[in-house]
Order: sequence, then structure tokens, then C-alpha cells
Amino acid sequence: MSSNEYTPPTVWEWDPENGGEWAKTNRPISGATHEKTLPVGKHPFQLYSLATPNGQKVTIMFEELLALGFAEAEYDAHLIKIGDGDQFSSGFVEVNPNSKIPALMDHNTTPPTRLFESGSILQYLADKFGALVPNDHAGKTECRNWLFWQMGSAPYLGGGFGHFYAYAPYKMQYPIDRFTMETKRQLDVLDKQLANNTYIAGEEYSIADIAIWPWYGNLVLGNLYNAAEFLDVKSYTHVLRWAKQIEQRPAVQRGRIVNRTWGDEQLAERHDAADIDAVLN
Ligand SMILES: N[C@@H](CCC(=O)N[C@@H](CS)C(=O)NCC(=O)O)C(=O)O
Repeated sequence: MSSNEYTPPTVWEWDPENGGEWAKTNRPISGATHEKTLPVGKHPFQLYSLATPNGQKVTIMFEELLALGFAEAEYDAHLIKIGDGDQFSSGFVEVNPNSKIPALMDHNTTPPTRLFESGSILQYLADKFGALVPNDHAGKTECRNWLFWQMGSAPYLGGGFGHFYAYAPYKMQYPIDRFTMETKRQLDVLDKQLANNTYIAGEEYSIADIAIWPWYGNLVLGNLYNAAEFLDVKSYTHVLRWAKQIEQRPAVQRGRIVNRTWGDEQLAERHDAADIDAVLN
């Protein structure tokens, strides 16, 4: 089976009309498209995000820290509508030159510290509060292995499988086969790891779980791309066990709805714990 409908030209040229539903966000150039400053709320941590899996990692992390009793982890979560191009404002680009959520400012430091890349944000917060990473050398290293595994692997799931299975303007078997294969291989990697470990990096819940659950946990629970049946997720019994276990955590229930503007439980912005309580209770 082959299709040769498209022959690449000698030099590729941008056709802004050819980005389908995502024409506004898929661009071959970086940088700001418009001047706009970001809002700043009352807490030292200012998060600019959306409740996609990459966004959920950070809001779950903040809620876990608050649940552990770190009152200094209070944060304002501002909504960045990536479908509308908010990530290309001059203010956002100053925090993240890569124009992707999540982006965070820590105003506890002088000057304030900018943070982008969800893995970097999780590591920074874990270091700052001395929490959610094992203390011993072996545990810490294994946790970091899986954190980096997630950062390298999830683009194949999101940008690869999710894009071609759920979002591309028409279905193409070649990329769907290619990225389904990779996604199932990754699920198998996780399944084998979780067969002998309660959590991803061992017996301790850590930022490795917080990074991986929003992608692979949501996927097997049927919350992502509506692809649970297609991927036969019920065969990954250990991943399912872990995903359900993590889903029960109060901080996960709270963090996953922050900056969410779709589905049952929506919370566009979070400025206080009470904002979440009002939606969940
Ligand atoms: N590696 C980045 C990926 C972030 C990312 O891809 N964010 C997406 C939403 S999940 C985004 O902001 N997309 C907007 C765009 O590409 O313009 C991270 O982990 O923080």
C-alpha cells in the first residue's frame, strides 16, 4: 500500500492556509506575534498554562505540594488559550521563548526566575521544596531516568499518535500505524516497569509519576484521544492499576481541572484553593 500524491518541492514554502484546525499555532518561525503583557496575581508563583497533559503535570505538582503542607506553594494559574495564539504574546515569549505551555515565574527570587519545559519545572519545584523525589542516590537517579523518559517519549504519543489519530484533517494509515506502534511499545515499557513497582520509580510516589500520569494514565483511562479501545489498553494491566491508583489522589483530582475549559469539571483560572473546592464540591 503506498500513496505518492505529494512530491516535496526543492525548497519548502509556508502556506499559512495549510495548517488545518491548528493553522494559527503551527508556524515555521518563533517569537511574538503581538504585544501583550501577562497578568500577575498575588502569589509568588505565577503559572501560565492550559489543562493539557503538559499543563496538568504542573498543577498536580502544586496541589501535591500544598497537600504535603507547603503553604508557600500557593500559586495563581492564568489561562493561556493556545488555540487562540496566546502563547505568541510578547509577555508569554519572555517567559518561554519556545511559546508552549506550561510556563512559570517564580517571584520568590530576585530577580524573578523564569521556567519553561514541564520537566524542568517539576525538577525545580521538587528541589525547592525538597519533596516528591527520593532522597537516596539510586532512587533519585531512577526518578530522573523516568522523568527524562517521559520528556523524550510523550511527543511520539501527543505530536505523533494523538495528532494523526485524533486531529489531522484526514486519516492516513502510514503515520497512524507508525505512531500506534510506538505508543503501544511505550505502554509495554511502562507495563513491565509497573509489574514490579508500585510507582514508576519504585515504591515512592514521585515527580516521575506526576510527569507520566497526565499522558499515559489519562490515555489508558480513556481521557485522551478517545483511543482506549483502539490501543487495547486493557491488556496493559499494570499501567491500568497504577493509573487508577494515581487518579484517586486528591491532589490529582484537584490539579487536573485547573485551567480546563472543556469537559465536565472546568476551572479556567485558579487563584485560591477555594476556586477548586467550588468546582469539586
Ligand atoms: N516539552 C514541552 C512541551 C509543551 C507543549 O508541547 N505544550 C503544548 C500544549 S500540550 C503547547 O503549548 N502547544 C502550543 C503550540 O505548539 O503552539 C513541555 O513538556 O513543557
